[in-house]
Amino acid sequence: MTITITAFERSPDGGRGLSRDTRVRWALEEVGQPYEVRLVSFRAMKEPAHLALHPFGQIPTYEEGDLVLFETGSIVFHIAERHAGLLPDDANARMFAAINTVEPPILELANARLLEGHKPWSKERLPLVEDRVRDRLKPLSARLGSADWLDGGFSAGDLMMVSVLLRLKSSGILDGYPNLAAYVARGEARPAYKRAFDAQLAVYTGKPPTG
Ligand code: GTB
Repeated sequence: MTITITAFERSPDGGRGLSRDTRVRWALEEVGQPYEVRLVSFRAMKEPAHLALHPFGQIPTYEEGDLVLFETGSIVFHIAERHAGLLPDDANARMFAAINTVEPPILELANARLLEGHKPWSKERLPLVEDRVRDRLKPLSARLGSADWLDGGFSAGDLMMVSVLLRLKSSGILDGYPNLAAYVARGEARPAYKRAFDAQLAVYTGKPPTG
């Protein structure tokens, strides 16, 4: 059955891979499932046809026959459940820590920088927000230790965690946690990630992905 996901027609990041369709593309690449992409404009995301798929009018969505999913956690979990290679045998998959515990302060930091940087109180608030991010990175770094991945072999939990941490790359905060910086680099070095990244970038460059 054909899998179709949605992605931004024009992502604000210009193809740096930060938009959340990248993690879905990555999961599909990891399990070797071909997929199609429907690009949607900001206006189309708020129109009834898209709202029928995603009540919050966002991307990505995932369609497979009668199945329609939104929220990257549920999409990646579905892919991992259906196809071998992304769920560890041990039931302690850590994907939900990435999206529920680690991602919120990272998003807050992005908002503080991008949307609130001009506010008179921004300089005072930013260190507080950065500390909230560090409050999550410190135990995560301790949990990872010298391991390559969080649950033995690479899993959906790592895919989500690396996707979430990628958002910190430009902030320099990861430099304080060398094992996390190396973890992110390991994720980015995976051939499936590279294919996913190239595919989302191709939307902006017009060049077909090479992988
Ligand atoms: N919790 C949902 C999920 O995980 O699926 C969140 C989905 C979401 O935030 N989607 C964003 C969206 O559709 C795109 S990815 N926004 C439009 C809207 O809400 O109207 C978030 C994103 C966008 C842009 C960048 N960037 O340019 O750096 C990074 C991340």
